[in-house]
Amino acid sequence: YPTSVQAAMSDERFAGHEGEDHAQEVAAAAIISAGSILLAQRTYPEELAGLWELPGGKVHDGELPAEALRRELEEELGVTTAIGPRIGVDVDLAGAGSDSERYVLRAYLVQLIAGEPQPLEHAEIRWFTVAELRDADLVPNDRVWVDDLVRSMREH
Ligand code: DCP
Repeated sequence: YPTSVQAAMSDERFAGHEGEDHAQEVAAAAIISAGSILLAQRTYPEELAGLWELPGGKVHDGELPAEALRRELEEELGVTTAIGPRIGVDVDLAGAGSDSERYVLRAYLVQLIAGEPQPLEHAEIRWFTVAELRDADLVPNDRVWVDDLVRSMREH
């Protein structure tokens, strides 16, 4: 590398710059039971209102993704869950925050442990069969996971 680039690369403001070398995670839950998946209908922002998503939310500083997802599912659905393995690809979220932070969206297979899911923060929640999932008005980011979700739904 030219000297000017080496200087920039060794500069801690460069190496440690928030958003340059790591992304904040948004964790989403694939809750699958008896061949169906539980989706939640968003109420905000305007461009996503009315669309269906895998419920979840931002991982806060100092939280592990699984802890954050358990917290979000308790807040949003009123249920106790066990977070399982990842499913599907990482999705880059462009401008999910008001800041310049980068966000990456990841899905996890999740089991319900206790409680009956309720739409505490969504317009509605509903179980979708494979055919219904393929037809659903999903938020754009979640559409990339459909084939992986269907494969998993057929195994459950
Ligand atoms: N998102 C998505 N698909 C999901 C879940 C989330 O595309 N299955 C996107 C929507 C938002 C971002 O991720 O752009 C953050 O999601 P939420 O707004 O649901 O997360 P929080 O509730 O944690 O954030 P806030 O409290 O800031 O609204």
